[in-house]
Amino acid sequence: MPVDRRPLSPDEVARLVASLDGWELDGASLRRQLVFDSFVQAFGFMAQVALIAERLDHHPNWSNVYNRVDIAVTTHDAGGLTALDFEFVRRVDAVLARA
Ligand code: H2B
Repeated sequence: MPVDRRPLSPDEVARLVASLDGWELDGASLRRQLVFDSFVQAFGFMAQVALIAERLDHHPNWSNVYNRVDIAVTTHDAGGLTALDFEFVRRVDAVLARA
């Protein structure tokens, strides 16, 4: 089922962000900074998220330094946060819950 790419209102964003754990609102992005035990674990996480990104056709802005991954997501096409960003975050959190 395609996820909605319409921009959410500030109220909707605030309500949805409040329901998340570990993610912060950074301008028009949802952002999370992660520290893993090793580079291999960080890269394994990124490999799993890459598959999610391809499946959703929704791609993070991210960086990796050794065991750290800084991940942010926004809907470039909509110029802000959409339901798709929150679906992406939900799936990333599911990867972390399995780790
Ligand atoms: N990823 C993100 N984060 N935002 C987008 O607006 C976006 C994307 N658009 N991945 C997609 C690709 C779009 O450019 C393609 C053509 O579907």
